[in-house]
Amino acid sequence: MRLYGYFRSSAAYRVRIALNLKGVAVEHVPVHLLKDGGQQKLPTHLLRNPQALVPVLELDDGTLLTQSLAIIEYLDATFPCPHLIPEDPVLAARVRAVALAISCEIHPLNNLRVLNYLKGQLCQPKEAVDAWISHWMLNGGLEAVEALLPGDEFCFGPAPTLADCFLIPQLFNAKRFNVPYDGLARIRRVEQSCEKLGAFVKAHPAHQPDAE
Ligand SMILES: N[C@@H](CCC(=O)N[C@@H](CS)C(=O)NCC(=O)O)C(=O)O
Repeated sequence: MRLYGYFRSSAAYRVRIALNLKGVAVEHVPVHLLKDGGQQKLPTHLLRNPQALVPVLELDDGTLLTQSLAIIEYLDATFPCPHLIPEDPVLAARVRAVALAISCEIHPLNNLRVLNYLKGQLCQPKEAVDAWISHWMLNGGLEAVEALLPGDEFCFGPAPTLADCFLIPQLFNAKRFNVPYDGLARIRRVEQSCEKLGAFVKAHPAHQPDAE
């Protein structure tokens, strides 16, 4: 399998964590989001993903999967050990709710193309863009995620789930944009637990072959 991604892409980072937790090796193919006007917009990549986004997982038979949540659901069904989505339906719904809170409500508002539109077409100054990022990431985002967590070692229980695969990359984004989340004690505890696991360390943007 091949994973088309970018070292700093938090959506690709989610998939890397899931692959590492499951011990599944893939070929990593970088798609540089800034070079050549954004390689995600080149015709070769649009054939992989008409949304002009990474990640894309290419299966060995050439099948292309997009959307990190759908990709990780596929991986969980195909490589079930360890399960990232609990079998209990209520717990599974809670785990998915955290993943969706991050992927649907928080991350899209700090994505590259949205920030570029604010700066470019809408002519917003840096201070306004920074205020936008901080508001949607923290007050409109991570604070609510904190309230959704029960206060366990990982997001839900003693082992990582899909929710941890989504939370840790979003915290990487928070740090990148200087959004302070030190006051969110449950999130900090989960972060500290994940930092101790090789699967998370290996997936970090700084440890990718295309890291700059
Ligand atoms: N919901 C998508 C989001 C994918 C996404 O937004 N990827 C970003 C990188 S984290 C991207 O490719 N951005 C390119 C751009 O904004 O032009 C997923 O979970 O896969």
